[in-house]
Amino acid sequence: MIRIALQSKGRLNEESIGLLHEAGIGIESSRRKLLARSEDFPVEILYLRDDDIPHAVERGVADLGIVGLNEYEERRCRATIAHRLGFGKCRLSLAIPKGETYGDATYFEGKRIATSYPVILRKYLDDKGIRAEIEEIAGSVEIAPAVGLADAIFDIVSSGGTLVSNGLKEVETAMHSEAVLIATPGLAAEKRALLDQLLFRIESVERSRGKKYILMNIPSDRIPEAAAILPGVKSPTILPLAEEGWSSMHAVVDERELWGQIERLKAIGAEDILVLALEKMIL
Ligand code: PRT
Ligand code: ZN
Repeated sequence: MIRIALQSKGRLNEESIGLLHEAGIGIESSRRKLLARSEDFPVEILYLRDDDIPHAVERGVADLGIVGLNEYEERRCRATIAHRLGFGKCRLSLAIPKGETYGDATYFEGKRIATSYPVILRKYLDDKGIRAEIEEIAGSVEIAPAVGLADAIFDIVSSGGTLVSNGLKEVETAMHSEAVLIATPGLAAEKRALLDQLLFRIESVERSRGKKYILMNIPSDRIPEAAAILPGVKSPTILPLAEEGWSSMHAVVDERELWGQIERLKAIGAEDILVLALEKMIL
């Protein structure tokens, strides 16, 4: 049995549960419970606030956790990063009132900066040799300059809309963040094996993203040209059709290249082209 800490509500909750679901790990849906079980995999889900996940995993209260890299860094977490998950993407940036003239980061010398991420900000400023005052506040950081609490802010930015609507402009980015799967250091062998199984499933899910399965009928004498258009995972699969001189060809393709490839295949005589969703790619 392995225990995974997930955010109980908030931005990472749905995608964390969705990823486990795609990896074949369904979870009972009642969110009111602190602890939930899966029917399909020896896993227990512990729902926590994201702030508490790094320490819970570091101390082994949970064996694994899904949390933003920003929280992991801010808590100086000693759990290990097992995998970067690619969702919950955002950045931690410095922003100032939009009317201010900005040259470079020396602008912040002697300034007061409001943030909920004092550790990451302090490291950023120290690396640049800038002395500034850090005003730690728990929330609504973006209103700090307008109410005279600070000259600038250091906060999470995703679309940038929140900054704009508060009359601020982003001037420096200190780090890029995404959700990460973290693990207690030195997991016991049985738990390590379950983590490896989980990672294998997650990687299969990730590999199939943006991919489609395409099949078509093609005149057999055009197969070399068609194979050059559709390289496939190893090479395309070719099956003879009952009708003399025709074959069926199957391959996995990248969704972004799909339409261009279809046009080139039609130009060499491909017919009855089917494009199917691809669920998992196990290599
Ligand atoms: O209740 P709990 O403590 O668990 O949750 P929380 O409120 O502390 O965190 P939550 O759910 O807001 O965010 C969880 C994680 O999502 C963060 O730690 C980040 O890793 C990630 N993430 C991704 C974001 C954003 N994108 C994001 N845009 N976290 C916060 N925001 C905020 C941002 O600060 C801004 O105020 O959303 C607002 C809108 O952003 P714009 O730039 O799109 O306008
Ligand atoms: Zn939080």
